Amino acid sequence: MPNLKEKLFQKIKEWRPRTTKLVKEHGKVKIDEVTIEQCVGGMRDIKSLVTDISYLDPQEGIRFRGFLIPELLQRLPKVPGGDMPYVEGLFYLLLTGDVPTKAECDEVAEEFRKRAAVPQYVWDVLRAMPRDTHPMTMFSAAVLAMQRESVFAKAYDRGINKMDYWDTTYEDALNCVAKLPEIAAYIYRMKYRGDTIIAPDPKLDFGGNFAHMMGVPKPYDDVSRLYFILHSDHESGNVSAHTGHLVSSALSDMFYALSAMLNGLAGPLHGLANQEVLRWIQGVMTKMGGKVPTEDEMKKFVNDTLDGGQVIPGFGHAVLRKTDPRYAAQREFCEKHLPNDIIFKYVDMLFKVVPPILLARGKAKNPWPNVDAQSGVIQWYYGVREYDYYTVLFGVGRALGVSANIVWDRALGYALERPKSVTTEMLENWAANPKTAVAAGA
Ligand code: CMX
Repeated sequence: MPNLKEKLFQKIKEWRPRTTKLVKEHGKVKIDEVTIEQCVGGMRDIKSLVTDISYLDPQEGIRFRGFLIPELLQRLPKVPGGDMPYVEGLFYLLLTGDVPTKAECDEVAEEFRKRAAVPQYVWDVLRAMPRDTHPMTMFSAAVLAMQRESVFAKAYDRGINKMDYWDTTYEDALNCVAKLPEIAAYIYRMKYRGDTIIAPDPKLDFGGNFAHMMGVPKPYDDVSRLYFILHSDHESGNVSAHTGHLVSSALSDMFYALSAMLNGLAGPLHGLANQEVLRWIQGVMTKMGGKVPTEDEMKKFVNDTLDGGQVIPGFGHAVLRKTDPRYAAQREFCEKHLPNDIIFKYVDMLFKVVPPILLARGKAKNPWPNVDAQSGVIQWYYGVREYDYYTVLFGVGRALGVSANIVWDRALGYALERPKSVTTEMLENWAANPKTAVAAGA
């Protein structure tokens, strides 16, 4: 049986001619056009990135290598004694496009185990930071500090052939991802659990070991597996994935790229929304004295937030136009494990109350909940209540997808990213005379 790297190389060799042929023989075929609204408005929907690792359909949601979330959770091998699949299996699927066997999951687990030791200087960096530093800043700094470990950067310094970039990038991906659970758990225990660090247990899988190092008992291991899998990838245009791709397109190595990816994820319109949801709910709970509000009371809280010119965190999406299947998968988990939890009741009421209000206001293109609306409640229930930590969990998961994408970026020789900017005056001139815009190739 070929190991993960051999299998990946086989896939890369098979795939390369497809990309080469497209560019060489069909490079001038038009697939999109750009409007002023898109140019000013954050490049929505412009088709200008390629990935085969996941695809986001506005109606059906994310497909990882062709599989919808329920199919994915059903098809990937499960960790013995748990309900959730191996995170290692998901990583194998993202990289190769093939569903792994249990033995192949074990092999990836062994690869991670061999590479999991975190250098002492990373702990020194974290300890040098003020304890009230945001955990995402700590997480990003830890990843950035490890840049000196990059196998790709060292090979590039020596001089390597472009065709071999993927190899050392793959090494960096595994070396970095293998260390993330311990770094993430260390930040949590150092910051919020009186600096009582729990050593890793090398017998455990990725998700199980993370739960162990967090010091949270079962079924938190399954919660972690579910989290990391659901948050792993959402095609390439979202801020975190796109940032990782952009930075690595300059041949900055995996550590630079993943640290940058985390910085993008730390924004409140993106990954930080999971912390914002809990913060918003806690604000309402304080005002309600711990009681569950009536629907009318909840509507008032929602309207007050919107009237204050703020967003309702956890609702809306730049691509999705229906309830996020990642929200649905977590809701199913909540219904099974914490149906009577008070915060779950809040979240459920928001599901009922918010979409009609957003629809009536007529601004948000998608009034439905996204992944972040439901993820904090599960953490809270299992005792991880420091909600400014939640985006770190998103970051561990997202690193799986972004690193897999970067390996493929290097394998297929994707170019330095360099879109063209224009001036406001140019847009005004083209608006006045659209024919000149076409003539200018705009
Ligand atoms: N609450 C209030 N207003 C909202 C809204 C929400 N949840 N979602 C969209 N809108 C507003 C936008 O702010 C925008 O207003 P302006 O015209 O005044 O700028 C208008 O509706 C149109 O926005 P859109 O085209 O529907 O959405 P965008 O693609 O611009 O933005 C997103 C998408 C996610 C940033 C936005 O829906 C939002 O701010 N949601 C709340 C934050 C959140 O949950 N982010 C997490 C998303 C998932 C993730 O990446 O993790």
